[in-house]
Order: sequence, then structure tokens, then C-alpha cells
Amino acid sequence: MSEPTATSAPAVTLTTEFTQSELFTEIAANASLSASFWINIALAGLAILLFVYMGRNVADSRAQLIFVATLMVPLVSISSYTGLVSGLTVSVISVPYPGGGSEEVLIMWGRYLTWALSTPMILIALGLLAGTNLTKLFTAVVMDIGMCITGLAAALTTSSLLLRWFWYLISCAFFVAVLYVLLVEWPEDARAAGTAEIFNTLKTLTVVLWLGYPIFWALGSEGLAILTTTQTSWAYSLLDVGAKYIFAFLLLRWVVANQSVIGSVGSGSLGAALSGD
Ligand code: RET
Repeated sequence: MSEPTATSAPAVTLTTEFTQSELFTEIAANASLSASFWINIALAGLAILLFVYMGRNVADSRAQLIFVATLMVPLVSISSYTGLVSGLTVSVISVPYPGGGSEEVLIMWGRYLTWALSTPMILIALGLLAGTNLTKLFTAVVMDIGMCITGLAAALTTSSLLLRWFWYLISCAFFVAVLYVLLVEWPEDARAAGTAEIFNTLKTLTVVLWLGYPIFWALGSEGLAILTTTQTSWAYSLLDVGAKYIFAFLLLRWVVANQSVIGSVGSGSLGAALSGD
């Protein structure tokens, strides 16, 4: 019997009856799939230590809030990837084929669930940086949670191929609302707040990388199956490196160096709420 190689599919035939320990063994046997998880556990761990160190002298309350929100990103990430690597948040499901029939596919549904926690943190940090008001922040966050939960529904629907893609479209509609706030509303707020330069850099990084997620969903094992499960997992893992750790590092480095700017941001309702007046 041949050993599984870095890119090979698991040697055992997948079934929806797999227990958590069988899923764990299956993942561990696929070196490349495991590496796509472990690399993020390691990076998230390093990011947590680095960000706690970087934030040790931050005194301004808005800057502190940006730090806490941003620190939550690797904290959620390390939990998310631990769930995946342990087999807790993955399942084998029977995905329907276009022409009838179905195929057993390993679904990493824990990703979508934990995005519902990590992506709002990214948006809260960006919104605070832009000096947004509560209405726009609320809009971005709830639309984003809607996107993640309906993305989870798309991944888990087995009854009908059409409905899988209908969920996908609903998720995309939520995503459009998030993109609107990021691309239209917050750049204006950031200009008024004097944080336009860093905001625009982070906005571009965020928009470009976030667009990668629905693209890889469509191309990946949960969508058109042009990519294998392992390739899809690597695509998400690499997008995560940029969208979480690089994003967070750039943001926090700027916040530490510009606490006085952050402190003076926020004439909107959120600013008033934060400063307690
Ligand atoms: C899905 C599939 C359905 C359609 C859309 C999606 C978008 C996902 C995005 C995820 C971003 C994740 C990040 C995680 C960091 O922790 C759910 C893939 C629109 C944009 C940045």
C-alpha cells in the first residue's frame, strides 16, 4: 500500500460515517493538509505574543480597543485551526453532482463558523481606525456575520446542488454590503479623521484578499471541485496569513506609533460613546 504523499488524497475512502478520531487520523495522514493547518497555528501563536508585546504601553482607550479587537483575530484563528486539525470541526458530507449522484467530500466547516467571530473583529478595528459611527459599524458587522453564516449553510447543504449555490449567492449579497462600507463609506470617514493613508492601505489589502475567499470557495472542493480539498485548504490558509497576521501587524504598528492621532479620532456617535461624553 502506498504512503500518502504531500498532495495525494487520503488513502482511505471517505464516508459520512467517520467518527471524530477517524477524521483526525485521516487529516494527520495527509501531510500537506495538516501543514496547511499547523502553519496557521504556529503563526497565530507568534502573532499573539508579538501583539501583546507591541501593545504593552498603549494608553489611549480607542487605541486599546483596536488592540483588543485585533488581538482577537489570532486568538480566534488558533482556536479555529485547532478545531480543524483535531477533526472536531470537519465532516465528510455527500455533495450533490450537477448531473445527479453525489460525492463524499471533506468539509472544513469550522472555518466558516470561526470567520463569524474573526472577521467582525477585523471590521471593528478598521471602523475604529476610520472613525466611523455606530450605524456604519453595526451595518458592516451584521452583514459580515450574515455572509459567514450563509457561507456555512452553502458548505453544509447536501439536499440540492442548486440550493448550495443559492446560499452562496445570498452570502455574496451580504459581502457586497460589507464591500460597500469598506470602499465607499469608511474612506470618507478616514479622510475626515486624518487616518486616510493607513486606512486605504489596509482597505486595499482587505478587499483584495477577502475577494479571494469566495473565488476559492467556487473553485474549491465545496464548489466546482476544480481544486482538491488540500489545495483549497492551502488557498484559505495563505489568504488567512495576509488577511489576518500581516493586516493586524501593519495596523497595530501604525496604532502604536500614532496614538495621538487615534486619540483625537471620532466625532461620530461611536467616538462619543468611547470617550464617555
Ligand atoms: C464564502 C462563501 C460564500 C460567498 C462568500 C464567502 C466569503 C468569505 C470571506 C471570508 C473572509 C475570511 C477572513 C477570515 C479571517 O479570519 C463564505 C467563502 C462571499 C470574505 C478574512
